[in-house]
Amino acid sequence: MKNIVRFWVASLAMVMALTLAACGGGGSAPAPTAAPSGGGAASGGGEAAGGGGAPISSIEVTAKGEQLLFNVDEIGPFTSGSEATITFNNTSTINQHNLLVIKGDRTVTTAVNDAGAEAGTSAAYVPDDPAVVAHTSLLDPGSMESVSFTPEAGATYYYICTVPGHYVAGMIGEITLAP
Ligand SMILES: [Cu+2]
Repeated sequence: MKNIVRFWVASLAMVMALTLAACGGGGSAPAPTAAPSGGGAASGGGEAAGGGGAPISSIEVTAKGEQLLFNVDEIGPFTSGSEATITFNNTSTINQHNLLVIKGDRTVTTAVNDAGAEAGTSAAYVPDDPAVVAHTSLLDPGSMESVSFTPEAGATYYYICTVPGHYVAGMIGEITLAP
């Protein structure tokens, strides 16, 4: 009888272990591997803003309606050593926006955004910081402006809006460089 109970407990433990393993595998592994392959196929189709297509030298970015977002989260790929031009069209009918090109990671973009708020509206929320490699002025609704910069190979670039509250709401995108 003792042996039977022991066997039952061992079997139960084994079933629980298998169940946990199955849950862990089902919850994490298949979903992420499925998503990137689908996204890669879509962006490889030749979408200008997808970042996965042929190198570009210029692109237009807009506001996403009246949301505190850009219309795209990623632009490129630009070519290192060649001039890249971003035209920011503030298509909002109510919000002012700007666009700053930042050289650095997300720690840098956050620091620049904070410094931009301190710089204030008279400075168009653009801080005096070497990480800011290009920037528009503070654009009224319906106005647009182009900025250019020459990306350096191996560097990381983002574009952000530093109007207070906009960056934290998600007004940031990544600039990709061709390999
Ligand atoms: Cu903005």
